Amino acid sequence: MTSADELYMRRALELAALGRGTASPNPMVGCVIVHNNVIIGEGWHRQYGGPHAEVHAVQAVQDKSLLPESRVYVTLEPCSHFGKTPPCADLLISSGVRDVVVCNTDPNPLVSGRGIKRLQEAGIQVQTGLLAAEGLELNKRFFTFQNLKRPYIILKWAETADGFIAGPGCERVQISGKLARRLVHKWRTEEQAIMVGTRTALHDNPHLDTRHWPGHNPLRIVIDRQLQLPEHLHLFDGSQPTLVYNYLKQEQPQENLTFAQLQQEQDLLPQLFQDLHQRNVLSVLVEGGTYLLESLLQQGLWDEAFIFKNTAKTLGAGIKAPVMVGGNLKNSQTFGTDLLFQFGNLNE
Ligand code: AOF
Ligand code: ZN
Repeated sequence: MTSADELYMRRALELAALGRGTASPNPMVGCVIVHNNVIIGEGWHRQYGGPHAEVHAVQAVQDKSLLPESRVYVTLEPCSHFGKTPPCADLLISSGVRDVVVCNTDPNPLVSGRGIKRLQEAGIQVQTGLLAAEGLELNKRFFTFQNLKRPYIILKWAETADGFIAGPGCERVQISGKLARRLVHKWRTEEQAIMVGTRTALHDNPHLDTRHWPGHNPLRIVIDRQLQLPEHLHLFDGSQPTLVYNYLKQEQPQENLTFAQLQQEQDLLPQLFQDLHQRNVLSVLVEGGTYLLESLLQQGLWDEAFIFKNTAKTLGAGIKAPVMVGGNLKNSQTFGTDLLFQFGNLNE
C-alpha cells in the first residue's frame, strides 16, 4: 500500500465519522472511490436503517464507465447479507470495480469474512487492514458490542478536590463547571443510553437529557430492584424512553416506559448488559452513583472512564467518589477549574 492509499483511507475514515450519533447501533462506515488518482465518488453510512456507505459512494459516481478501472476504499468489510439493504459486496461486484481496500473486517456474524470472500470469488482483488488501528478506535463501540456481546461501557463522574461525589446527606451538589456540563451533554448525544443507579435517580432526580447540546436524547436506564422509585421523578416524565431494570415485572405500560425483569439469583450487572445486547444497545454512559460505578470498576465491566476533578471545590464530608481500579490514564485536559482525566480499561 502506498501513501496515497493511506490518504484515501484516511478520507474514508473522516467521512465515516460524520455518522457519529446517527449511524448507531450500526458502525460508522465511509467509502471513497478513486479513478486515476481522482476521487470520483464518496459516501458514508448516514443513518441507522438507511443505505450503506458503498451505496452512497457508487450513486455519487457520475461517469459509471470509469468504475472498472477504479479502486474502492471502504472502512469496513462490505456486507454480504440481506439486511435493511441488499449486500454491498454484490453492489461492488455488479458495478465492476477493479479492486477494493478494506480497513477493518466485519465481526458481525452475519458478515465476518463472507463479504471479502464474495468479492474475491468474483475476481476482485481485496486488501485488508489499512489503518486498522484507526478504524478500531473509530468503531470501538461496535467492535466491543460484537466481540464481547455487551454494550461499550463508559463511566463518568465528577469529584471535588477532596474526593467527594456528593454531600453528607447524598444531596446533589453541582461539582463540575459549565464547560464540563456542556461536554457531558455532547457525550450523551453520542451514546445510545445513559444509566444511573437507584440512589442517584432518587437523590439527584436527573433529567438525563441533552438540553445543553444539539443531538438525540439517549435511552435512559435506571436500576430499581424492588420498584421503589416514585413516579414523579423526571426519569418517568415520558419525554424520552426510560428502561427500568427490576426483579418484579416485565411490561411496557407506556410508549416511553419499559420495565425489564432480571433474575434475582443471578449477578445483576452481567445480566443487565446481556439484555442490553439483545436490545441492540451499542453503548452506555454510566453517570453514577458511587455504588454502581464502583461495582462496574470492581467487576472490570467498563471500557472507558472520564473523571472531572474540580480543583477549586471541597466539601469536607460526604459520599466518597469511586476509586479507580485497573485504569490506564490516556489523557488529561483542563476546563476552567475542572481537570478531566480519561482512562482506558487496562485489561482490554
Ligand atoms: C457495509 N457498509 O456502510 C455499513 C455496514 O441492518 P443493516 O442492513 O443496515 O446492516 C447492518 C450491518 O451491516 C452492521 O451490523 C454491519 O455488520 C454492516 N454495516 N456494512 O457494507 C456500511 N454500515
Ligand atoms: Zn453494506
